[in-house]
Amino acid sequence: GKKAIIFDLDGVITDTAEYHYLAWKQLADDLGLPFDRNSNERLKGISRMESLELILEAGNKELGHDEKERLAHKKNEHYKELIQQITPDDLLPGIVSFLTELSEAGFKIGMASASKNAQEVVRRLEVTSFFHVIVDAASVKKGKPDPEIFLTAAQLLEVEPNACIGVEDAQAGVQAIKSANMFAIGVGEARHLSEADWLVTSTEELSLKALSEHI
Ligand code: B16
Ligand code: MG
Repeated sequence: GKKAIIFDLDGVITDTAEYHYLAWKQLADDLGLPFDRNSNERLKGISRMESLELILEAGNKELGHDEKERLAHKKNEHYKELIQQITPDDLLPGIVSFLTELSEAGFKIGMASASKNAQEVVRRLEVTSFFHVIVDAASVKKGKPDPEIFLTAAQLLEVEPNACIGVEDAQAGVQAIKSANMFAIGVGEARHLSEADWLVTSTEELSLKALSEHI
């Protein structure tokens, strides 16, 4: 049976996408580049530098390495300011009860997030104690859809990948889970997450009982 479950952060545990949006929007405005909530959708699950490159590309702007580093840093400083507002009220619906059920049932619980700010966000949400391990972009070489981040979490949890479940809202994330040979729960729409083994439209639908009917 399944022994471990590994959660994505943004879009699964909480919705940090809005804060990423506000921080990127200010940067894009400063640079005179087009950016809206629709463009922000493409940045979900994508690393900070890849996100910046997509924004520059959409505005036909080419910059050198150092300038890109400076802008990515600037965006992150603004993002760090914004996430100071995060409280446990920002947990997505049903998440605390699902984490509680999983931990009572003896599941090992991990996190695999592309965000280098994952630890800080989890701390502000006051759910750190649920997680046996938090793997973020800083400790892996390849981003999602590469399976590395999920495989690293499984290794640290000391559970074989085929006994692990991954939970993701991004297409690249579900691909990473499937390439890692894990059971994939997708949170979102079928048109993006068709590869998921179990698809829910909201985190509210997540429960141990519902899970047991799918695994
Ligand atoms: P940072 P996840 C991802 O988080 C976000 O979805 C993505 O929009 C963001 O660019 C990425 O983290 C990097 O975040 O700039 O804080 O390192 O969904 O993998 O939890
Ligand atoms: Mg996500």
